[in-house]
Amino acid sequence: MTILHTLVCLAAAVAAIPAPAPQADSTSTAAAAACTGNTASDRSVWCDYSIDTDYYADVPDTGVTVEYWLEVTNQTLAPDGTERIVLAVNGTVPGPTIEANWGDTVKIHVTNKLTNNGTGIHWHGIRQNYTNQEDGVPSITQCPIAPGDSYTYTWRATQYGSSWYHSHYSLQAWNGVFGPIVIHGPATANYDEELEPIMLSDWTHQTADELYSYAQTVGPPLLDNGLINGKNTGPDGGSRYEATFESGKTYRIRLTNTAIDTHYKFAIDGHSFQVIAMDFVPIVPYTTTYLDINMGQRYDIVVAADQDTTDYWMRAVPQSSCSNNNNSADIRAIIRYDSTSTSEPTSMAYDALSDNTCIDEALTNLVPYVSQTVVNPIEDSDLGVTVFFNSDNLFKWKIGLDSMLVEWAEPSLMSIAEGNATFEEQQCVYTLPDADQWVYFVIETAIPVPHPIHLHGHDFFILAAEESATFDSSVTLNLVNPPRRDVANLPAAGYLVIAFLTDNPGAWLMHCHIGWHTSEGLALQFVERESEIPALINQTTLQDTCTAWNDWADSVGIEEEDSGV
Ligand SMILES: *[C@@H]1O[C@H](CO)[C@@H](O)[C@H](O)[C@H]1NC(C)=O
Ligand SMILES: *[C@@H]1O[C@H](CO)[C@@H](O)[C@H](O)[C@H]1NC(C)=O
Ligand SMILES: *[C@@H]1O[C@H](CO)[C@@H](O)[C@H](O)[C@H]1NC(C)=O
Ligand SMILES: *[C@@H]1O[C@H](CO)[C@@H](O)[C@H](O)[C@H]1NC(C)=O
Ligand SMILES: *[C@@H]1O[C@H](CO)[C@@H](O)[C@H](O)[C@H]1NC(C)=O
Ligand SMILES: *[C@@H]1O[C@H](CO)[C@@H](O)[C@H](O)[C@H]1NC(C)=O
Ligand SMILES: *[C@@H]1O[C@H](CO)[C@@H](O)[C@H](O)[C@H]1NC(C)=O
Ligand SMILES: [Cu+2]
Repeated sequence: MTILHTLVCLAAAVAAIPAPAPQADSTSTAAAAACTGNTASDRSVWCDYSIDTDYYADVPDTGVTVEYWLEVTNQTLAPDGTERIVLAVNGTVPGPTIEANWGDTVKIHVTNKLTNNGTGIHWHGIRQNYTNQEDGVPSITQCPIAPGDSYTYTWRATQYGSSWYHSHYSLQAWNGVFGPIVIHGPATANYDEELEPIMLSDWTHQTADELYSYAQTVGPPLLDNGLINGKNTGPDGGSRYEATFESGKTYRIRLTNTAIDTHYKFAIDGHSFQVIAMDFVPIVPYTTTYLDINMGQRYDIVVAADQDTTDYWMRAVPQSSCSNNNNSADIRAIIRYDSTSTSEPTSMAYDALSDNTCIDEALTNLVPYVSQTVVNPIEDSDLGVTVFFNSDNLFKWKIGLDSMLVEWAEPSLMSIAEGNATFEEQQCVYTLPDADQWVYFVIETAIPVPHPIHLHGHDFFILAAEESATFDSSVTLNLVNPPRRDVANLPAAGYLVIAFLTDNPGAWLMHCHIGWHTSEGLALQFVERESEIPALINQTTLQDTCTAWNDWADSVGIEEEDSGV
């Protein structure tokens, strides 16, 4: 089905369903765009739909297309007080929020305003149901967007909740090319208002490109700082992000870990909160005082402003067993009950924030609200994760077949569209020819380094996970409503068993979300239902983007120095 056809179908369906108001020019994050019935006292309803709707099968036909224009830019900024070259979206870190309602079609025009890099924007966690070409991964779904060129991404918001977009070109995301995605929909707990999405980043005073040779030869570099919504203090000044609570109200906060190599524990001193969603999956709420958030993961929380009306630290604490930061104790923002206060908070951190463990939230707490069962899954390949030095003495990571090496100018979709795809081992292709089959993969590592594993195009179901353990046939697979999401931790020296349903034709990347590791090859691609893919591809777009890219790349003689994703 083509995109054009989808739009026509949506337009035809408008009359049947009460549509939320169009919000094409909206950049506000106020939760004003509610659907009929969705109020502070009942967030479970959403027009004719609700939190009970099985969103894998049923999505509102809003008939609305929200449209955004984004530019990838290059400028000098000082997010933590220290000036450096920053690559950004529309000049800010984070970039503008992409906001839509559940069921809307989202159309985003991206222009590459850089002079010396290609780009490609990935809409992290977005299902891309039958729209693999909109996934924004150079070497897999498109050629990079050349400097001066533009690319229009169109996809449908079949899920709702919180996420982010980021560049998938080289290490560009970690020079600042990212921003929030908010898809309004129902929720599993009530709240009065929501704050701006909170992006937890790590940060360096050199560019990620400058640090890459150290990462490849010595290992993960010491990072200088961290940012909360693009701000923090540092050796040269800077300022902190601040938000205000009104006493007695409840607030929804959308959290994303956008770091290159930092596992965070997050908390607001003195407060506890309910966790209501993981990635794009609403969960049965549970209460905690802090949470573990791994790179690429999102959590939605609801916090009650029920403490003494003073000032509190919001903290993101790097966990030293897998993260290395020179400002670990001071990655902080401020929550004030009185917006006119300028005092430094004197609140104390929860002790657990310095446990220094790199783990996921307890899987027993992560119970999807809409229950799904994995039926008769077939075991596919074992995916071993290892690291080695290549012939140039550079670190390379691999998962399964090989350390990934794919070419910007030869995206998988190009050879698949031409109908004669033969893949090299280094493209790390796992084919999944059968439709609507549950498959599972055992991801294992003997190395005591945890990895946040991210899959494109699907939520995966976590059938088992264990630190410092070897998978064998005695391990019980949890098939009945296991946690499902798009990023999960492969525990140190342990295993992670994931399943998904082959219901989405395309070439889907699966990779570690530690930026260095992605660049060092810890990635593979699932080519799912290959025979159905050519009919879904717009070859004109594919070719035009590649022609512009090849012209530019040839003219400047650019070299690919990493995995290509
Ligand atoms: C995904 O796309 C397929 C093919 O167009 C369609 O049959 C299915 O209903 C879609 N699923 C969702 C959740 O929109
Ligand atoms: C991004 O910047 C461009 C160019 O200034 C502008 O046209 C566009 O509206 C901006 N997008 C957003 C979402 O602010
Ligand atoms: C950004 O600008 C700086 C300074 O002009 C330049 O050296 C660098 O190559 C530019 N980066 C990109 C990606 O365009
Ligand atoms: C991107 O631009 C930066 C300069 O901003 C440069 O260091 C880097 O090599 C470029 N990378 C690629 C892959 O084009
Ligand atoms: C760590 O931060 C301190 C304080 O800003 C600074 O003096 C020191 O040089 C930094 N260390 C490294 C290795 O960057
Ligand atoms: C596929 O075949 C076409 C036509 O023969 C050829 O131009 C193209 O290079 C081939 N592509 C691949 C990936 O082999
Ligand atoms: C393919 O995309 C181009 C824009 O790049 C558009 O003009 C054209 O209509 C699309 N073709 C089809 C068949 O959808
Ligand atoms: Cu990794």
